[in-house]
Amino acid sequence: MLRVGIVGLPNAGKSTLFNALTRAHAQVAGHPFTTVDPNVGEAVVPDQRLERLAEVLRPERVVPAHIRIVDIAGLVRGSHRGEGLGNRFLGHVREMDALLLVLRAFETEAAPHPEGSVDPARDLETLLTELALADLETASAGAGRAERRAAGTGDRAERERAEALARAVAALERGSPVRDAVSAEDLDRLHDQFLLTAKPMLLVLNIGEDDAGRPVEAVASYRAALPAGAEVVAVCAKLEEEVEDLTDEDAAELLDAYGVRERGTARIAAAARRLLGLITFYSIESSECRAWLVPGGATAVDAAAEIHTDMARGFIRAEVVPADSLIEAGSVAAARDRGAVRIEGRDHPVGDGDVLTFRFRA
Ligand SMILES: Nc1nc2c(ncn2[C@@H]2O[C@H](COP(=O)(O)OP(=O)(O)OP(=O)(O)O)[C@@H](O)[C@H]2O)c(=O)[nH]1
Ligand SMILES: [Mg+2]
Repeated sequence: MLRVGIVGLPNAGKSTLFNALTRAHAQVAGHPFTTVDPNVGEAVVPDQRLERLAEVLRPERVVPAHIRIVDIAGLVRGSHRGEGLGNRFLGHVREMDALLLVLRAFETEAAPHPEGSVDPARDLETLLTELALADLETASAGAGRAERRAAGTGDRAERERAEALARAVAALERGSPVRDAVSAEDLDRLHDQFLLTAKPMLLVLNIGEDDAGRPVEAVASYRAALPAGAEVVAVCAKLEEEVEDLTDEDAAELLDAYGVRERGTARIAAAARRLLGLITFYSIESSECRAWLVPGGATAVDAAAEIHTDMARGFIRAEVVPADSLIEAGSVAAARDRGAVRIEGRDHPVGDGDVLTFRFRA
């Protein structure tokens, strides 16, 4: 399962957003450092194609794809020196596939901003600096070890790794996130270091209720102050959280009152999918219709492994039909009659929206 860590300053609304995404009811309060121990939950990835598939196939259970979310204590300027709660909680997001950086863009008397004013670009700078300093410590230690190993073994891969680490250290010393500074090959070589600034990052502007209906305008107003090319989504975390506890009807009414046309949580899930280049495939087994996320370029056997390692190990073949063809045909049997179901081998590249049925030796 994909794992995403939430990082941000205290009182940025990280736990509020976590609750909106996971319905987990983590503690939220107006004083800084409300969160100490990490909150862990799972967010549903909204999927209209899955809903349409379910309408046609009428399975007993419909299971959307999930993303694991981890929400940690707030970082402040100087966390690497132990300010605030320090940066020791960063360990909980080291092994995440991506980071969600929550930047406060709402004003409220009820929750003081740790820096005394609302300024998302400044806060982003603070976060990136603290993440880079944490990485610098990891990478410097790793570089020393790798250099000794490369010198000792004379192995070419070890040498390349040591050099990649040295380049990462140089980038971090300049204050640059590793992901922006090194090549894709270097990122692969650095993978086992779990560097925070090597991860894809999604910036979430947490906007006030007054702006909730104008997320595009909100992003535009900060765009120039944020790094070019950064993936940015604006949501009102508080409103999104409130809506989660309402009936569908009340939720629709409240969102309408604020002029919100598309749920912020859905826009975050979509942005994360884009950022990570993920595709969705579906399984229809034993009366269950289920959505799964895999990286673009995944093969049929990769998809099988996502469901169960046994399926990948005993892989024989996959029956593949695009969800849209299946929806149009009305049933698997009808899709088969139309010749829309193909038999594919283990190396077949999975397409976004493919429905896959695996044949495997148990
Ligand atoms: N008005 C408004 N208040 C918000 C919004 N998001 C969060 N808040 C408030 O800001 C305060 C802090 O929210 P939390 O979600 O606890 O913030 P956090 O980032 O998890 O804070 P720490 O755990 O202390 O690091 C709470 O009083 C929230 O109700 C928002 O979109 N609008
Ligand atoms: Mg919190």
